[in-house]
Amino acid sequence: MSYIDAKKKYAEVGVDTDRAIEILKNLPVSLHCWQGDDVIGFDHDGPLTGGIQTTGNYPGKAKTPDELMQDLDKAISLMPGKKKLNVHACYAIFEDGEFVDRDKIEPKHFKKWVDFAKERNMGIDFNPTFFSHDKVKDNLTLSSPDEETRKFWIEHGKACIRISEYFAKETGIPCVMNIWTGDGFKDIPSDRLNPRIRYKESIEEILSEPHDPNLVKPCVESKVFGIGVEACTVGSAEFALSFAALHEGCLPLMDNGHYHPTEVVSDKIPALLAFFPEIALHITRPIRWDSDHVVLYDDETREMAKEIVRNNATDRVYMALDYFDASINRISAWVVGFRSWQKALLSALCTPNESLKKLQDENNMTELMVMQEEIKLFPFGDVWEEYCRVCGVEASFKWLDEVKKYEEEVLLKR
Ligand code: RNT
Ligand code: ZN
Repeated sequence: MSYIDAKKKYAEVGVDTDRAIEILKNLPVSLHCWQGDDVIGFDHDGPLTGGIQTTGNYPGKAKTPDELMQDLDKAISLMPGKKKLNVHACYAIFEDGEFVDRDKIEPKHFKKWVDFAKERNMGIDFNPTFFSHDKVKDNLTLSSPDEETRKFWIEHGKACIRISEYFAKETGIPCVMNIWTGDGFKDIPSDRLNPRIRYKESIEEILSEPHDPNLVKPCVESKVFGIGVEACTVGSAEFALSFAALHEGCLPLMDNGHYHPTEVVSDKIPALLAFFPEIALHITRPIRWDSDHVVLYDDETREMAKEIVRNNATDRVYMALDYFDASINRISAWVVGFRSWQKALLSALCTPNESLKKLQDENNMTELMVMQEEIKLFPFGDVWEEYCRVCGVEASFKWLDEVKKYEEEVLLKR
C-alpha cells in the first residue's frame, strides 16, 4: 500500500495523517547523551555507581567529548523528528589539565555543549550528577546525615540550576533540570523518616537558588530501588510526588523503569495530568527490574504515547529517553530507542482518539474493543515511511547499513 492509500484508509476513521506528521515533526524529545558512553562522562575515571548499571562491553565506546558528539551526530542523522539534547553534569568539558569538582562547575564548562546544541537547533535539558563520585557517602548524598556531604551536593544542585538557566538563555528554550539521586539503604534501616526530611530540605535549598521558572524547570525523579540499595530508596514515589505537589514550579518526573513490575506509567500519566500543569517522563524499557534496555515499539511504550497525545498534553509532558545498553552498537541503540518513541507518538497521533473516547462514554465497550483491535492493523508502516521521508531520514531498516559503515570506519578504530 502506498501512503496515498494509507491516508485514505485512516481518513475513513477520521484521522488526518498529514496533520499527524506535521505535529510530530515539531514535538521535541530529549535525547540522552549518556547512551554513547555507558553513563560515564568526562569528570572522573571511576565506574558508574549509585544503584544503576550498564552491562556489556561492545567495542567503540566514546571516550572524549569530540567522539561523543561525533557519535551523537551520526545517531541524530538517522532519527526523524525534533530533538532536544539531554546532558548530565558529569559531562562537563574542562580545559587540558583543568579539574573542577561538581560543587564548583560553571556554565563555561558546558559551552561546547551549547555550541553543539545551537548549531543543531536544539534546546538542552540538564541533570545534576549525584552518583559516580567519592562524595557519595554510604550511598547517600542530599539525604546524608553528614552535613559536609549534604552541603557539597546542595552546592552541586545549585551550580546546576545556574547552568540550566544558562542553557535556556543561550538556546532560547526552557531547560528541564532533573534531580535524581540513588540515595538509599541496602538493608533494613532504623530510620526512614529523617533521611527523607533531610532530602526534602536539601532539594528546597537547591531550588532556592534564584532562577526564572519560565527558563528552568526543576523535576524530582522517584525510584523504587537500586542495585545495592534494595531495602529503602529515599526518593520514593510518594516522596517525589508529594514534593512536586507541594513545591510550585517543581515537576514530578516518572521513569517507567522505577515502579513495581506490574505498575504502568501509562496509567499514572493521566492521573498526574489531573493535578499538575506540567510533568516529565523518562522513557526506558525495564525487564524485570530497572534494567534500562533500549526502548522498543511495544505495548506499554505505545500506551504511554497515547496518554500524552489523546489528552492533548504534548505541551505539558516533557519527554526524555533514558536507557543505556553497552552490549550492542551504541549508536544503533540510540537510534532504535528514539525511532521507537517516534513510532509510538505517530501511532498515537494516527488514532481516532475522540471517537474512541465517545464509545467509552456511551459505554459501548463492544464497539470500542472491536475498533481498538482493528486500528492495530491499519497501514501504519506507510505513514511511518512518509514521516521519515518528510524528515529526510531513511525509513527502512537500511539505516543500519550506515551504522555498520560507521562502526567499521570510526568505532573499531578507537
Ligand atoms: C536512574 C535514573 C536516572 C538515570 C540518569 C542517568 O535509575 O533513571 O534518571 O538513569 O540520570
Ligand atoms: Zn531516569
